[in-house]
Amino acid sequence: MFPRTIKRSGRLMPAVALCLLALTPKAWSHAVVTESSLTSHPVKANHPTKVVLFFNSGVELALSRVFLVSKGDVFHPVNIANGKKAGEMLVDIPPLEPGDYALKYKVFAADGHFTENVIRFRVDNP
Ligand SMILES: [Cu+2]
Repeated sequence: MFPRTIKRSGRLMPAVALCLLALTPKAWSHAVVTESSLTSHPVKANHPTKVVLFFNSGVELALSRVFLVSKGDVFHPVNIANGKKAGEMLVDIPPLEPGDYALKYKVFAADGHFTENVIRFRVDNP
């Protein structure tokens, strides 16, 4: 069973092996959000907010995009900037009405991999 699995995913193995090598301490790996300020500081209604996303690796801003997704799957590009430390990204959220939103990001990590994901959040009534 083991050799069969290896054979079937043969084309994927080099990429997987490279990524595993990249997971050694202090090495860059593809960027995953490990934490965000949305947990500790929810977005307040009708206030511009800087949300901080904490990635597990350095992120190349020029090749990364973040969109605010609002009701009806409408995508709004938002400004991003580097935070204080490597892997910290500041995201400018415009004043929002109460409701359900998401941040959709596609980021380019220092190891040359793109990662896409969605972080949902809620804006409550003030
Ligand atoms: Cu990677």
